[in-house]
Amino acid sequence: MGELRTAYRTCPFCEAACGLELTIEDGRVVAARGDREHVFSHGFVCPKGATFGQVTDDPDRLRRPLVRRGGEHVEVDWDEAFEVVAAGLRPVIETYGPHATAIYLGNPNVHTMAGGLYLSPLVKALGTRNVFSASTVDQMPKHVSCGYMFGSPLAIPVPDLDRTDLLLMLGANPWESNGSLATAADFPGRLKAIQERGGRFIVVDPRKTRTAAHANEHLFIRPGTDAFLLFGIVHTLFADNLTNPSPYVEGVAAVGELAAGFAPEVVSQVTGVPAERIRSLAHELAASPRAAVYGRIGTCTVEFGTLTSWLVDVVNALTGNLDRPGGVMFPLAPHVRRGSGSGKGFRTGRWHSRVRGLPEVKGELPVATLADEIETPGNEQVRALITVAGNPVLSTPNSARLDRALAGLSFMVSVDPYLNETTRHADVVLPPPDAVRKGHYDFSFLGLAVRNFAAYSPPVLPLLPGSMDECDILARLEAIVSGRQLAAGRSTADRSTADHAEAHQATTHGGSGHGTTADPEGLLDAALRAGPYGLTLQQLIDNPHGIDLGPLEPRLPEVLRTPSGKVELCPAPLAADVERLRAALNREPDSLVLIGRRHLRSNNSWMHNVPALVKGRDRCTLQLNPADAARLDLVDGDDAQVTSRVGTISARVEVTYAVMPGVVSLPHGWGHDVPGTRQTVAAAHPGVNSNVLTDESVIDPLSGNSVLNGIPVEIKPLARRDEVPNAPQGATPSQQQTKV
Ligand SMILES: Nc1nc2c(c(=O)[nH]1)N[C@H]1C(S)=C(S)[C@@H](COP(=O)(O)OP(=O)(O)OC[C@H]3O[C@@H](n4cnc5c(=O)[nH]c(N)nc54)[C@H](O)[C@@H]3O)O[C@H]1N2
Ligand SMILES: Nc1nc2c(c(=O)[nH]1)N[C@H]1C(S)=C(S)[C@@H](COP(=O)(O)OP(=O)(O)OC[C@H]3O[C@@H](n4cnc5c(=O)[nH]c(N)nc54)[C@H](O)[C@@H]3O)O[C@H]1N2
Ligand code: SF4
Ligand SMILES: [Mo]
Repeated sequence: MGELRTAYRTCPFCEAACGLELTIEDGRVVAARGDREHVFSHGFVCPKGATFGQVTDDPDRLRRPLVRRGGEHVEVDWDEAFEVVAAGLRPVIETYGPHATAIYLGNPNVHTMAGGLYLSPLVKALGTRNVFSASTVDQMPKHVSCGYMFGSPLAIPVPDLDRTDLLLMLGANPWESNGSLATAADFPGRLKAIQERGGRFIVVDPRKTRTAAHANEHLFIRPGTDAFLLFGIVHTLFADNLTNPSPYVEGVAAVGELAAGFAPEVVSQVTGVPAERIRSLAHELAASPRAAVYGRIGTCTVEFGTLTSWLVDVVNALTGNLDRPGGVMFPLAPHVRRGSGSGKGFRTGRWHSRVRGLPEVKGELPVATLADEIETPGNEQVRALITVAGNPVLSTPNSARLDRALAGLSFMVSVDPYLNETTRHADVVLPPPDAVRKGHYDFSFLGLAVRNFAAYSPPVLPLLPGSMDECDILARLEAIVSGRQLAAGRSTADRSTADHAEAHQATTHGGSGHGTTADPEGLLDAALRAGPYGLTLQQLIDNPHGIDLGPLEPRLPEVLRTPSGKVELCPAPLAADVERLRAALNREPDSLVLIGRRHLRSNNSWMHNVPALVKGRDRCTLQLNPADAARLDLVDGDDAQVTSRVGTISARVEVTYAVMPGVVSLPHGWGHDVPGTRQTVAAAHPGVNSNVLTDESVIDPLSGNSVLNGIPVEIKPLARRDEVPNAPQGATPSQQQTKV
């Protein structure tokens, strides 16, 4: 038995940024629990955080680089791997230019320091217009609406959960997701606290989720129609003289004019929400001194994503709740400098995609067009792809097409710890170390936290021999695409941990000649010192449970980057898009539409290889309302075939009143039964890939975001349980397989 030691670090799996208390024995994490002394999470932990040790110790995790030889991925050393990368990438760049390359950046990049600091230099060095990320299957509409309203796509107000008395939540299910674009460890606890202090929260969702079940009220809404509902509220605020915007807001009257056609009686038809309730909601939001509207995935990944995201904040601004305690407020992260209150503003379309002519947004193109760029011949056809921490084969629309497209690339390199549905196409896979061997600072989420705080976690364990720090991996890739001589990238394998931070500060990342001359901790320290609280990295190291920086404070007008120095309530591009919304008012609704869902023990596509997180009942079911089930002659446990414009899958039916009639739900991130991967646990619990059904041709035009909710589908019965040959009574073979 080795000696036990305790270490503290931030959980890197989701946006809640909980503090973990780890027990270390013999160089392994043997237990993970909530850090009770953590200033932000106060001991909260979810089942994913509790499996931290299993995630880091996963035997399927890659620990050495892989190179594909004769259809097989074989282990090689780092120098050889980078030689193969150079031999694959350089000729493409030299022959066809930078636009023949593309890069896809996945979600975990916002949870690593390497992602926060070393991707921009890599993307810049690559010099391609073909930059893609998970943002365009997620929150891009919010960046765009905030970009136009506040002048910066990063100025995103969050609901002041700890002080609000009335929270209207649309398309978010924090009981499962733990929250997003609102970093709030123990989000459920904070919601319950609203009720305990006499307040309310109301959930708008086509599905009665766990969050909806705990809410004071749940309103079903037809998928994709929240913009109508919110416009109905805005209409009422004007019609009944309830507007109360702050002096920093301009464009109020213009919004009133736009809302004219969206009276509650009109939008009620489309949304399914009673007109009277829409009207009374407007009155309640206006009357409450501390009310907030908050929208997430269900308001972004829809055809009017940017309009919906905008209208959320229009209601907040009109009711006087923007930048007010208990309303929505702008967090102030420790590494971000205060602004001057005005700026150049925000625009999109600085370049366009080659095939579909889609505008650039925030330096990237919609991932919905990645397959077009790979498949469509031409001089600047994408021939080489870099992926970092992404699994687009499961996470992006019409993924079967993307899967085929990736197979046709002349070169692909992935920075990823797993050989999975995406990286199996890579010629080279470069695995980063697991989280316990990395320093951690939340560059993204400290700027989205519902209370200001700071936390840094040094690496808990040293790098394993023969592994390479993720910052170094990205720095070496950057050197290769820049065409610089391959420096013998600092091998980080021999670094000791205790003084890792200091060692880091003393070294130059990736060796001399690399674009980035500072190490991550050095860069962080400099940013903290220049930040609004004048902190140092050492102070963060000395406070392993975090440093509380107090409740959110009003930041208008300092946070603004608009040329006017005002909140632009009615930006022209958004006003113009209202025409598209108006046109949809009279559209015949689809009879059956698909939406997604999340489960507490999943994390997009990549944590299904942890036994504790996949045990139990099959969760990848097609939820169907009893009325639809009867109409389609389906009963619980049947297999059904689901077909959309782009694809067909079959899934196990779960009949439930949780989804409203006309709506079916399937989670995303499943479909692990493809050859050539190395995730044994996931492969034994494969589920089906819902993104085989989502349509890459339909996007929210202002943000380029994919439409992943509200997909028209047709469903027909495949096999009844008792018709499956040799099926044991009461269970189908696949149900048995996943039972414990
Ligand atoms: N239908 C539907 N589709 C969706 C969604 C939906 O609601 N419905 N949600 C969308 C959303 S919100 C998102 S964010 C995307 C996610 O889309 P992606 O980011 O493409 O997918 P993930 O499943 O998060 O895959 C993360 C990858 O990163 C790897 N990884 C994990 N940790 C690290 C690390 O420390 N370093 C590196 N380099 N790699 C690491 C994993 O092995 C995995 O390959 O999916 C989107 N897709
Ligand atoms: N356990 C777990 N936690 C996660 C993740 C995970 O995969 N698993 N992923 C993380 C990531 S990357 C993100 S971005 C966040 C997302 O965080 P959330 O946005 O809270 O995620 P979801 O649970 O997908 O909740 C979206 C809700 O929108 C509803 N919905 C769908 N369409 C519509 C619509 O048109 N209108 C309305 N009003 N509602 C609609 C769905 O029924 C669903 O309940 O979660 C993060 N946390
Ligand atoms: S809620 Fe998120 S941050 Fe907290 S323990 Fe769970 S996965 Fe980790
Ligand atoms: Mo996400």
